[in-house]
This record gives sequence, structure tokens and C-alpha cells, in this order.
Amino acid sequence: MRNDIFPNRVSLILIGTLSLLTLGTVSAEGTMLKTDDMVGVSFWLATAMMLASTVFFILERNNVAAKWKTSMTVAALVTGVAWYHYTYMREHWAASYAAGAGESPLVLRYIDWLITVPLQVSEFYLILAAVGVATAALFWRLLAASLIMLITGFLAESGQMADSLTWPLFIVGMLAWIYIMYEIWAGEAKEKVGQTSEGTQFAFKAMALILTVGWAIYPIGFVLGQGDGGTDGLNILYNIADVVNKTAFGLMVWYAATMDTKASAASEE
Ligand SMILES: *C/C=C(C)/C=C/C=C(C)/C=C/C1=C(C)CCCC1(C)C
Repeated sequence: MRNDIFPNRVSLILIGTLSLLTLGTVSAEGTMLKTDDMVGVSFWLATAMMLASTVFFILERNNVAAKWKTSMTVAALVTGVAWYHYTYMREHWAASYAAGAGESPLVLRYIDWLITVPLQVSEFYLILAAVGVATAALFWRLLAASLIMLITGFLAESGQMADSLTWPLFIVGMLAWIYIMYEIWAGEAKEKVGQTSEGTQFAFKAMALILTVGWAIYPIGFVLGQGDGGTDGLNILYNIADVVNKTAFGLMVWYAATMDTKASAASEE
């Protein structure tokens, strides 16, 4: 039996409060989007997708089985934190474009990743826990590797280090990412996942795919950004990557949760 009237109301109050708190940032009063600014368009699209995803994940949390609720919460936090930063990144880009500079919102982006990537690692941990292979040590290894990836990336992109260090730093970041993929593809999870529910198997496949294909868009964006005039390509790719990794991955988790919830409801009947 569904008895979710109360949680629904709590979710609505939460969304309402969130909207009020952030109203000042969502209305970009400073700079309007220019018609020929395609990078700006991608910033606008990503911002709207992050907001819509956040509302969707919070509301849908009420419709999934209890064991999936935390995953839905984490999915909403990832897009919610990204939405908050996108409202500023979008403004940063538009203002800089209007001034003829077209400068990347580099610091804001890395601050966002510094929060959303560990949140995503927690999401991976929840999926691995459902497969029955998660340990605290694995969580810390994944977290450490993702932080190494982000810190080296930031040092390489921000130009705070000597130019000759850009590619060595990038390679260290790549190694950290490869290590994360190794943990997922070659760890014991692959053997155990076959014995879990269909929903969990789907979530595991989605995670492996996101980590490998979705995350690969970032280093490609990085390489593009190193070329002359690569700033546009870098920002468009990073924006697409964020929508894929945050919104689409959240949707896959939601789909897995829904599949599982329906299956267990059917077996109870
Ligand atoms: C929501 C934001 C996410 C999932 C951000 C992910 C970022 C990456 C996977 C970045 C990867 C990079 C490397 C693998 C090498 C160094 C350069 C980076 C930081 C762009």
C-alpha cells in the first residue's frame, strides 16, 4: 500500500524553500545571452536541465522502494549543487563573452566538481553495496583517486604551475581515472552482480558505462582546451559531460529503482 502523502508534502516544502533561497541567483540580471553565443546556449541548457532533474529526483524519491531512497537523494544533491554553480558559471561566461573575452568559469567549475564528484562516488558506493561488495576501504580508495584526478586537473588547467607541467599533471589525473575504472571493471563486483536483482544489475551497468564513457568526455574537453581557441570546445564538452554524468546518470539510477520497486511489488501480490 502506498502511504506517501506526508513525504510528498515534505518534499514540496523542501523544493519551495530551495527555490526561495536561490531566487536571486536563478534570475541572471547581469548579462543577457547573445544570439550568436553558442557556448552560452549550452550553459543555459545545462542550468535548466540541472534544476528540472533536481525537482524530478526529489519528487520521484517518494515512488521508489525504501532501499533506493538514499540513491535518489544523492542524485538530487548532485544536480542541485550543479544547478547552483551553473547559475554562476552561466553568468560568468555571458559577462565575459559580452566583454569580448570568452573566459572559462574555471574555478567555479572545479569547486562544483569538488563537491559533486565525491557525491557521485558515494552513489557508486551505494550501488556496490547493493551488489554486496562495498567496503569502507573501497570507498576511501575511490574518493582519494577522484580527488587526485580533480586536483591535478585543476593545477594543469589553471596555469598556476609551469607550462611544462601541464601534460605530466594531466597524465597523473588520467592514471587516477584509469585506476577508478579498474576497481569497477576488474573488482569482484562483476562476478557478484549476476546474483542481484534486475534493477541492481541495471544500476551497476549504468555506473560502469558512466565512469568509462561519460567521464571520458572530460579529458577530451581538457585536450581540446589546450589548443588555440579551444575554450569554446572545452566549455561545450564540459557542459555536455555534466548533463550526461549528472542528469542522465541520475535518470538511470531512477530507472533501476523503479524497475526494482515494480518487481518487488509484483512478487508481493
Ligand atoms: C559532475 C562532474 C563530474 C562527474 C566530473 C568529472 C570530471 C572528470 C572525470 C575529470 C577528468 C580529468 C581527467 C581524467 C584527467 C585530468 C583532467 C580532468 C580533471 C578533466
